[in-house]
Amino acid sequence: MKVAEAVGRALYAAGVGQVFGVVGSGNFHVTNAMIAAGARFVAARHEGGAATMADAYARTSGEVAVVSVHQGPGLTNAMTGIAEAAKSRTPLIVLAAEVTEPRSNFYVDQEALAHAVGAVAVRVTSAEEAVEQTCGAVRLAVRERRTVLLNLPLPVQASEVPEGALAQAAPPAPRVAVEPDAAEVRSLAELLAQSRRPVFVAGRGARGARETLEALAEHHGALLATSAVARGLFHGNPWSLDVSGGFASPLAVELIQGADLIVGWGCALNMWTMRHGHLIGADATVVQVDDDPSALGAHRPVHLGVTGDVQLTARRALEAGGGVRREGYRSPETGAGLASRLRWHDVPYEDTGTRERIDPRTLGIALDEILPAERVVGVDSGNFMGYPTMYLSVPDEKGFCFTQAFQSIGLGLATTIGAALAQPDRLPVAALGDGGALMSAVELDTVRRLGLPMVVVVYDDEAYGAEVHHFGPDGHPLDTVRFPPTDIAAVARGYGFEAVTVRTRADLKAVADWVAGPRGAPLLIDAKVVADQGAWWLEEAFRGH
Ligand SMILES: Cc1ncc(C[n+]2csc(CCOP(=O)(O)OP(=O)(O)O)c2C)c(N)n1
Ligand SMILES: [Mg+2]
Repeated sequence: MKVAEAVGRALYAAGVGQVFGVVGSGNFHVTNAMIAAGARFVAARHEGGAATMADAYARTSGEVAVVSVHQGPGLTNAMTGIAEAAKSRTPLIVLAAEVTEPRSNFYVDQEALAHAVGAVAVRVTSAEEAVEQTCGAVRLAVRERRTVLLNLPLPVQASEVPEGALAQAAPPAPRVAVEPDAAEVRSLAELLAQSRRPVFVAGRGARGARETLEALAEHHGALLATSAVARGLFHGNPWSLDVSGGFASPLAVELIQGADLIVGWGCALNMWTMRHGHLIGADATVVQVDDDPSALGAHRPVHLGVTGDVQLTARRALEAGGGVRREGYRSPETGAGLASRLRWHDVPYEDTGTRERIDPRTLGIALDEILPAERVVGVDSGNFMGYPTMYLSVPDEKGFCFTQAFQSIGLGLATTIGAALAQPDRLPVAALGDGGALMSAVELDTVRRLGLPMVVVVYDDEAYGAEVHHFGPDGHPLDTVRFPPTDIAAVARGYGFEAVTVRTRADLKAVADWVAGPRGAPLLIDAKVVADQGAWWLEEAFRGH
C-alpha cells in the first residue's frame, strides 16, 4: 500500500468521516482512499468554499472534518477559509499535497502559509511514520482545537508503507474536561450568591452545557445571553436575552447594562459581544470561565478568572451554591418586559420600503414567519448582516453558523452548505449581501448538485453597502463600491435554482409557495433592499477595525 492510500485510510480510522475538496492530481489518491474507507466526499467548486464548508461542518457536527486540496494553488485558494477556521479554533484537517522542489510551478512555502494564518503545520515525512503522523494531526486538531495543515509531499505519497502499518490507526482520546480549582469555584459561588442582578453570557465554549447553566442561572436568578457564535443556545428559555453585543435588542442592552455581575462562560467577552465594554455597567463585577487560561482577561479585565470546563465549573458552582433559590434579576417586571419587548420584531420602526425596494427589517420579519422554524441560518459579512441575525430566530445553537472571526465576505454560502450537511433535517437558510453572493456564486452549483433544499436570501443593495455607508457621509467618491443592477435571480436559475426577485412584501408569496412544496430545487431570493441608511452595528466594526 502506498502512503497516499494509507493516509486516507488512517484519517478515516482516526474518526474523520466527512471530506470536502477540489481534487487535482496531487490529492487524487488520498481523497479516493478516504472515500474507499467509508468517508463522504463533497466536491466544492472552489477551494475557498471547500475550506469553509469543512469548517462549518466541523462546528455544527462537533466532529473533525477534512478539506482536501491540490498542492500550491489548491492551498492558496483555500487560505481565507483556513484563516477563519484557525481563528475560530475549529478542529479541522487541511489535507494538502505538497511539492518540495522549489523550481516546480506548484511550489510555495506551504508551512509558512499555515503559520501566517494561525494554523499548525504537520508533514508526512516517511512511509514508516505516515500513519502515526496522520493520527497525530487528528489528535492535535481534536485535543488542542486547532486547524492543522497536513502536508503530503508527492515523493513520500508514492512510497510503500510497511505491512500492517494501518493497525495502529485509531480515533484520538477526546479532550479531557478541565476540572476547575476549588478555591476559584468558591469565589465564583460567593459572587453569585452576593449578586442581585446576574447575567450569564455564554460563548462557543458553553455549547452543550445548556441545562447546567440554566440550572445555575435559575438558582441565582440570572438572565441568559449568548455571544453571536453561540446564538440560539438558550432559545425558548423565558429568561433568555438572545444575543449580547451589536445585534442585541434595546431591552437586552438595557438589562445587560443593569447587571451587577456578568459571567462569561466559554466566551471571549470581546468588543463585539460587549460593545467595546459599553454593555458592562460601571460597578459591574466581571467573571470569565474558560478551559484555556490564556483566554482569561484576553479582551478585557476581569475581576475573577476561572480556568475550567464550562459544564464542570457550572456544576461545581451549583454544588457549592447552597442556600435557597433567589429571585435575583428574575422579577415579574423583568419577565413581563422579556415576554413583550425583547424581540426585534417587537421594536417599532418606520418602514422605508418603496414599490421598488423592500425594507430589510420588513423582509426579515416576513421571512421569519414564512420559513419553517427548524432551520439552520448561515450569515455572510457586510452592512446587511445584522438583519438576518436579528430577525430570523433559530431553534438552538446548531441553528446558527457564524463564520465571522476573520470578517471576510464571501463565506456565508459555503458556511450554510457545511452546516446543512451536518443537519440534514433542517431547512438551510443562507443570508448574503449581493457582494458576498457574487463572490461565492460558484457554490450555488454545489447546493444544486447536492440537492440541498436551501433558501438563499440576498440582501441586494447593488453595492458594497458597508463601504458606501462608511465613506458616503464624508462625501468621498463611491464609484468603486457601487454596481449597476445584476439579475442575481437569473444567475441562480442558471445554476438550477428556483428564484424570485423581491421588491415588496407581496412578492414574498412566491417564497410561501416554495415552502409549501415540493421544494424540488433550492430557492434564491434576490431581495432588492432599501439602502438609505447604514446599519449601526457597522459603526462598531469600523471603530474596532
Ligand atoms: C474578502 C473580503 N474583501 C473585502 C472586504 C471588505 N468589505 C467588508 S463589507 C464589504 C461589502 C460587502 O458587500 P455586500 O456583500 O453586498 O454586503 P453589504 O455591505 O452591501 O450589505 C466589503 C467589500 C472583506 N471584509 N472581505
Ligand atoms: Mg450589498
